[in-house]
Amino acid sequence: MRICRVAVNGKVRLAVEAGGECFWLRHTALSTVFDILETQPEEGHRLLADALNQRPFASWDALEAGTVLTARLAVPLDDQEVWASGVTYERSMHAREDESHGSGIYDRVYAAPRPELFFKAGATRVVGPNDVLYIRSDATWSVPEPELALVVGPRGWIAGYTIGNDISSRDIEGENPLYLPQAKVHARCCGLGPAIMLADEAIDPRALSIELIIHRNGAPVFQGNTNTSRLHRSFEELVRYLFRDNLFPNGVFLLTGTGIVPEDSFSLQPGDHVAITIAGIGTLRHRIERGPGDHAAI
Ligand code: DO4
Ligand code: MG
Repeated sequence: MRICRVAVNGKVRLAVEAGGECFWLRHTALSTVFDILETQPEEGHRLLADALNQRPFASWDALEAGTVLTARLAVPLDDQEVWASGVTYERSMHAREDESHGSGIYDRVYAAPRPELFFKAGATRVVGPNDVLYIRSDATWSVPEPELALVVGPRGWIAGYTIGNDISSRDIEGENPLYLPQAKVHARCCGLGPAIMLADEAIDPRALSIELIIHRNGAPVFQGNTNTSRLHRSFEELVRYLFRDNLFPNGVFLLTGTGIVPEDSFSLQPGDHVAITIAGIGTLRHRIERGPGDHAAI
């Protein structure tokens, strides 16, 4: 069962997917996935069960592909922050060591007890399925980072899983690690969705295949895959560090790092189509455009 947020005529409602069909959740005071699963789980589960007794409003495949005329998938977060983990896969550690000309900092963080965690985006920079993500206008080497995202409740409990795209500028990050926030955080820098797979599903989140396909002018230009079994840290340790001296009263989304890095000659270009598939969760699709550049009126 997957929970998603769906926009109809500019209004966003919660819906649930089961057996390939999508059902509306009744209007109630429970408005987030955390309300349903954590704050009031009994009422939440009743709501989910009720929804499945109604008529479906769309098939999941059509909604996910963005071909339902009257309804489209929205970002699965409300006002939660998105944080991200770094260098959690060996592939990411090697790629970063190369781009930073053997700085040694990525080797060290990979092996250190404390993980790399960074703030990625607030809700205004996060983009839902079938929408546009930006690469920076002042970057020359940009990549998507396909990542499993943990949906973490206010008390640190993992409520579910979704897909994140941690768009990154490798030239800016590689020039100086202190530029990391600029390499990572800008308008439309983070994709999230298409739905939240509930954590109580009979799927092992440490054995999920992740696939990235990038199309340019209708033809694939990159294809890669990995598996969450290659993650070098446990979800619990990532969440424990994130919640140390930190409060998330409305919950938080935590990206778990990338294990797929295209070869060094590859950079995203405007017009590219990026699709990330994680088994059991779905496919998150975006079109890439270049950011509009300077917004400052000075
Ligand atoms: O250290 C830089 C960022 C790493 C990252 O985003 C990742 O490994 O996914
Ligand atoms: Mg990343």
